[in-house]
Amino acid sequence: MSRALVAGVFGAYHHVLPYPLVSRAERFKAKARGKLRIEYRERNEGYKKLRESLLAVGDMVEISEDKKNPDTWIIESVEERRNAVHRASFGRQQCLAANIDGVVIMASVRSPEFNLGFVERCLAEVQISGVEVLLIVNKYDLITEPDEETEKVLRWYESISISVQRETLKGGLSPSLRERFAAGTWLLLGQSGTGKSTLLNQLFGQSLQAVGEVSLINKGRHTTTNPALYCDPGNSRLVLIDVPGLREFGMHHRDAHEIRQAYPDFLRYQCRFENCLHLNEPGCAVKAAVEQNEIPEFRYRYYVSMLDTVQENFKPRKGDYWRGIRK
Ligand SMILES: Nc1nc2c(ncn2[C@@H]2O[C@H](COP(=O)(O)OP(=O)(O)O)[C@@H](O)[C@H]2O)c(=O)[nH]1
Ligand SMILES: [Mg+2]
Ligand SMILES: [Zn+2]
Repeated sequence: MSRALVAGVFGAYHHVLPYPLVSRAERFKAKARGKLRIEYRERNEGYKKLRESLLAVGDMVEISEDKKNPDTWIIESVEERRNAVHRASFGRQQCLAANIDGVVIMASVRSPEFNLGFVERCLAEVQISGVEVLLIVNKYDLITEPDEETEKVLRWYESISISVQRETLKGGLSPSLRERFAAGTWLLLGQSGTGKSTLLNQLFGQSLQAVGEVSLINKGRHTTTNPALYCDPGNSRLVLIDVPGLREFGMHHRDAHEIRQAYPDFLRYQCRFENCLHLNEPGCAVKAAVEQNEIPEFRYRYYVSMLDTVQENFKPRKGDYWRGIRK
């Protein structure tokens, strides 16, 4: 039996890497033992939240060889997760990565335009998971003048201690970013075309992955997004997890109380009720702060729209019911 790191999840099959990582680590195909799958199903019986798959990229597992089937290893057990980042999509909750040291949210000022809703939802999820976050805003070469709306947002984030890095990744990696990514396991979140693959290639100094134009293939169709793990052949201390084709970042796997905790700028205010959701409660200090422009309106707007989608209020679309039940 040996320890391994889950590097890819493809339905019932997984890619695992022997752990500790060695340079040019070989990937093995592995499948969870039936017993593990049954235990998991029993644990999830009557589970209040949306279901998720048994294993995620970043999980640490014990694997053993299958004498009858030498191509496929067997996953015997899964270690408890130190942390995990999830998203909801089509009535399911998907664990994008487990056991990470930080999250990079990649956005761009142009092509694609800065998508505030996407960034807000990612930030909320990362805040709930308690992981360090770095927001990279890329493609500053495409604008002559910074957009005042976007800059206002970024300055607010900086004022509440969210690290923001304005970049032109195409022009090379800044020394501060290179230093930041010297080691650790990082999850890359961001819409297609923002520059995630560009960052990956620059950090690993070789074309590990094709850097493509914004993909038009399968546009408008739901395709499963499979997070994939990359490690540097020359530096096993750095691991990056990319989620290609991430279009939606739903938050309906979270409950209202979790969303409330995701806004550190709101938590500084003392409302009359300790568990105030800042909606229609009397004596709400957060709403007063929004009215006084102490909290920018956009923060409150996205907070309320997120509360509208949380699990208590989540209404699956036609067909989503089945997605939640299967497996
Ligand atoms: N103008 C400009 N284009 C960039 C920059 N960084 C990446 N790109 C381009 O944007 C496109 C999408 O980048 P990619 O890294 O594939 O994005 P991903 O979908 O997030 O992985 C590619 O054509 C890149 O060359 C940048 O700083 N400026
Ligand atoms: Mg990419
Ligand atoms: Zn309140």
